[in-house]
Amino acid sequence: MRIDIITIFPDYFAPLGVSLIGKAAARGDITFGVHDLRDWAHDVHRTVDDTPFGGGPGMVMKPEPWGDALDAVRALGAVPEAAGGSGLLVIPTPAGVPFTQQHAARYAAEPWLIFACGRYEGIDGRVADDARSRMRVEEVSIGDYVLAGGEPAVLVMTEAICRLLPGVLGNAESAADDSFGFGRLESGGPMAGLVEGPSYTRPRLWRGREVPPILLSGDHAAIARWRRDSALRRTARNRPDLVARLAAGVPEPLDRRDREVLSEAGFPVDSEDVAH
Ligand code: 6GU
Repeated sequence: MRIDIITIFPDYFAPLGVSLIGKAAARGDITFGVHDLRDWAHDVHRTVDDTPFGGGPGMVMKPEPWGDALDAVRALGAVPEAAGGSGLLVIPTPAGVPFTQQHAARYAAEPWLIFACGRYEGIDGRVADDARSRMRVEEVSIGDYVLAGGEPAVLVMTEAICRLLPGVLGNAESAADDSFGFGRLESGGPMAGLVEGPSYTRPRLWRGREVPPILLSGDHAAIARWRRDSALRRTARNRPDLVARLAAGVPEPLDRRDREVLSEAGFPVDSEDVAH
């Protein structure tokens, strides 16, 4: 996979050389191109922003440097047309569609991603419209809060995407068991639609606290059920929005025990809504 990033802060992406992503890049599983938007500025001061038409606070990123930068990066022809065609342009913005694990899985299957990091009050609106006439464009947000720029959002998304690439994660199964259970392209898995419960390791007794004994039982079916119960309880406590989806049978119908656990956690689930 190739990932190009256009930014006015190339140094922000030093962490891509570290940890899981750094190792994947060293192996050649991912190739990063980090480009300084100011290389495509049109004046001696390398100006990339200007005041907004119509008034208002802040600055807007000028269209000309962005148009030229995107043309140049697209022309790198990083991925031949035959191997997946033109790249997918991802524009991080708090006004975008919420980025989820499904996005991470879908992006991980793309051969070429281009991230356009905006700053200030965003990029002149014509840039995305113009890009859309040549390539696929998606605007995404990483949450309901405002960052000063798209750079940290791109680090977050890159990590979520790269750990799903074949060979990047040490244990391929750990992605399927993750919170949300959407680690693989096919949704589902034991934790589909849930957040995970807590995990435990040695020692068995620590500060007077025992590890839940069932985890030492060797009974794999009972352990799987216990883990699902524990995930349902934590989901009920921390993510009532997800419980509402689960109760509607999304992404998978609940079983009798699921409904019992949710009901004990204060979320009575109407059994009429559930497939048998
Ligand atoms: Cl993707 N960009 C910015 N600037 N702020 C954000 C965001 C993105 N997602 C949440 N807040």
